[in-house]
Amino acid sequence: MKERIEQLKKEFSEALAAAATEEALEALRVAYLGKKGAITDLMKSLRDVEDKKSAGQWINEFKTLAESEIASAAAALKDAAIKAQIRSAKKFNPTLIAERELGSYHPITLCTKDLEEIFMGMGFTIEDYAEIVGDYECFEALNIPKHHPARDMQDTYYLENGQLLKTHTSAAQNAIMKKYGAPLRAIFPGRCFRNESTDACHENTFFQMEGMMIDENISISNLIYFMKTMLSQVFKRDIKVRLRPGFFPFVEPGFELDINCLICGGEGCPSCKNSGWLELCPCGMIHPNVLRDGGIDTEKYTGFAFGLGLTRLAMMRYGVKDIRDFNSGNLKALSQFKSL
Ligand code: FA5
Repeated sequence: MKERIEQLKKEFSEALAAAATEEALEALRVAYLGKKGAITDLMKSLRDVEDKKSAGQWINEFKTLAESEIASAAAALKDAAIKAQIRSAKKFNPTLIAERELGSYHPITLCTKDLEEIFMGMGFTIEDYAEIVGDYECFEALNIPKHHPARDMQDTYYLENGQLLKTHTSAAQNAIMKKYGAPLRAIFPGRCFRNESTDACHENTFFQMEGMMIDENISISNLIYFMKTMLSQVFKRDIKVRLRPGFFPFVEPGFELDINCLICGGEGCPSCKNSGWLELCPCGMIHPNVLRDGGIDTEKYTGFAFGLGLTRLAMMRYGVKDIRDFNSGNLKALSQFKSL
């Protein structure tokens, strides 16, 4: 029995070395380990052998060896096939546009681009600002000293070095005033972060677009004119808005500009927390303390600022009921939107 097994092992090794394809390997497996294979035959012939214990052990060792060598050879073949595929793959050719599926702008990007166009047409520059800022930019330069209750409305994520993820685009106001001085017209879109629970109209990561206009004789009439122009151009239809008093330490007077919910037509739904209105664009006349901190001469200049909720605007513009869909990464859903 021992010689027979040794002879079969030798034949198996030669056949394994010659098996260069997956098919050949499978045929080898069937020939040795299959129902009618050589090793199965050896098992069957055990009944005629005297020293069944030793013979059984030899056959089992052979079987284990055959199984593991076939498995390693199969893995090596697969690996070689993948490498060959990679080597022979077509090189990426950016000129073959027809072969690629084109990407699309995220709906928030579409809104941002349209708003940038609208404001550029009215003489505003577009500014970019950091997402990680200091306590000074985010709060203190905005007339929100340490321990001011207004900070409770905007809890955020802090870094170990004391910096934080900005809670609002207003965090860029001070730097932009210092950069350009007055007169000034600028918008600055950006991503904001708040440590708060999410629902159909609240996200912990969302976009705002800040706007500032500082010049001689700027008044609330200018603010209302720019807000109306922006909204009618971005929605390209008449929409109902309401202006009501709002408190923000960095503006005086301050307003809340709400939009009649376009999801339910004002009836009340989860997207507007059943109120029929959605807070969209708080605004107001920049507080003299904030202007002074930004190096602006408050004897000569006044200005307005607004903080448009860009993600909420995209919800209303495209009829998206749940704000969380924008961060879902669902390409099928997000790629269906176009500029209005
Ligand atoms: C502010 O962030 C002020 N910085 C806005 C401002 C700027 C006021 C300039 C005056 C002058 P508020 O926290 O209300 O305010 O946020 C502004 C807008 O951002 C809201 O009206 C809303 O549209 C949007 N927003 C706020 N929090 C969230 C959130 N968690 N998820 C989605 N959108 C939000």
